[in-house]
Amino acid sequence: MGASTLEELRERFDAAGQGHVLEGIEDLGGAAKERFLAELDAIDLPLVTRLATSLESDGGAGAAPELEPPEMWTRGPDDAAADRAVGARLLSEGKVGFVLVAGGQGSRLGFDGPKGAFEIGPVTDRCLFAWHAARIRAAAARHGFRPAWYVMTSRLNDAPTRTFFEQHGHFGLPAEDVVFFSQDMLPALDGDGRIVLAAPGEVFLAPNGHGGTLAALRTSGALDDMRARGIEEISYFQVDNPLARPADTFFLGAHAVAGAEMSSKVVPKRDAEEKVGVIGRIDGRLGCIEYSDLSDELRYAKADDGALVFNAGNIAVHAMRRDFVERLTEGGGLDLPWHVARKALKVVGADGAPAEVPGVKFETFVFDALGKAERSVTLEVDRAQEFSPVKNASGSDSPETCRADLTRIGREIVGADAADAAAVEVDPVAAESPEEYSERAADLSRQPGRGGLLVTRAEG
Ligand code: UD2
Repeated sequence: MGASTLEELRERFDAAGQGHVLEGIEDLGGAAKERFLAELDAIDLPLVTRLATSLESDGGAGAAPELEPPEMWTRGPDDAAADRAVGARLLSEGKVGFVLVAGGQGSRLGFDGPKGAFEIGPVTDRCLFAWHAARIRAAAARHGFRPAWYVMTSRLNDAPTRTFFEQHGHFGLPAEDVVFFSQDMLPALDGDGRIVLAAPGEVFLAPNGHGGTLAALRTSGALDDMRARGIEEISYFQVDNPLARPADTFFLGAHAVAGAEMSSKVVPKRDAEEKVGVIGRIDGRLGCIEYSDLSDELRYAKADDGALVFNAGNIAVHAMRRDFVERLTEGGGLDLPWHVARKALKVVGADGAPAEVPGVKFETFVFDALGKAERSVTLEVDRAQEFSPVKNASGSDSPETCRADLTRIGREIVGADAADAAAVEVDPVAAESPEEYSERAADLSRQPGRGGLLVTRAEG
C-alpha cells in the first residue's frame, strides 16, 4: 500500500469534515509538505470522527455508577509465605517481564526531557530510570534470572529516551534486554471536533493514554518477544514512582495463585482529595474511577468510624498475564473507553505567533482493562514502602517529598549506620531490606556524599 496522494487525502479529510487541515498546504516547502502529508496519512480518521461525535454528547452525564469497595486479598502468615514462594519461582524461572510506562509528558513537574531522566537520588544524581533498573537488577541477582525490561515511550520522547539509556549503559542491563516500544498518538481536537494544528504543517498529536500500552505491546512485537523468552506474566509500573517494586514476590504469587488475569496494588488514600484513582466494583465489574471523574458524593463518603468508604487508591502497579493481553488485543479489537481531557493547547498560528487554544485530548486508561479480567487480585500495600510518586514541582508528591521518603527508607535499611547522615541513599542492588543489608555487610561500600551517606555494592 503506497502513500496517499494530496488529492486522495483532500477527499478523505473533506468527507470527514476535517478539510481545514489542508488549507495553506501549498505554502509549505518540499520536505515539510512531505512530512505533513505522511502525518495526515497515518491518522485514523474513522476513530477521529467517532471521538468528535462523542464530544457532542459529552457532558450529558448518564446515571451515576454504583461503586462498591473491592474485595482485598488477605492472607495468614502460612498462605502469604506460600504466595511468596510461587512469586519467587515465577521470577527465578524467568517468567516475569517488566513493563515501564514512560510515554507521558510529565507536564505537571515542568521537567524538559523524558521524565525518567529526572534526578531523584537524595545523595547522588540517580534518576528515576536508574532506580527502576536497579530494582530489576536487584531482583535478577536475588532470584537468579535474566530480566527483560520493556520501556514504553511515545513519539514525543522516544529518541531522547533511547539516547539517554545508551549514554548510561542501559543502567547496567544488557542493551538487548531493554526493549523500547512506542505508544500511538492521536490528534487533539477543538471544541467543535476539528483537528488542531500545532503549527502550520503540523498536526497537534498527543499520546493516546497508557491504555495504549496494551495495543502497543502487540503491534511493536513486544508480546512476541515475551513469548520467545518464556515470559508469562507482565509486571506493569509507572515511571514516576521510584518506590515501585516490580519484582514483589507476594503480589506476583497472589496474582498467580488466584488465577488472576490482571491484578492491582492499592494504598489507603491519604485523604479524600488525593489525586489517585479509586479501585472498586463499578456496576458490578472491577474497575477504577479516575480521581477527576469521582463525584463529590463518592469522594467524601465516610463510614461510621469516619474512614473513607472509597479508599482503595490506585498506585498504578499491575500484574497481567501475557495471554490476557494477547486475548484483548487479538485482531486489533481492543475496545477501551475514551476519556476526555479539556486543556489549553499551545500552538503556533499561521502568523508564527504562539497562542493557546482550548482543546480536547483523548486517552484510554490501562485500568479499564480490569473489567475484562475473569479474575483479579487487589492487594493493599504499605504506602510508606511502595508509593512516593514525583508528580508536582513542589508540595505533595514532589521531588522533595520523594527524596525524604527515599532517605527514610534508607535509614530503615542501614539502621544505626546512618545516625549522622542528613540524607541516605541505598542502591537497591546493595540492599532493599535491613536483612539484606546485614547479610551483605562485608560486600557493601559506604561513602559520604553531598552531606549524606551512600551505600552501594562494592566493586569486584
Ligand atoms: C495516575 C492514575 C491515577 C493514579 C496515579 C498514581 C491515570 C489516568 N491516573 O495519575 O489513577 O493511579 O497515577 O500515581 O493513569 N503515561 C504514558 N502514556 C500516556 C499517558 C501516561 O506512558 O499517554 C504514563 C506516564 O508516563 C506516567 C503514567 O502513565 O508514568 C501516569 O500518567 P499521569 O502522570 O498522566 O497520571 P496521573 O499522575 O494523573
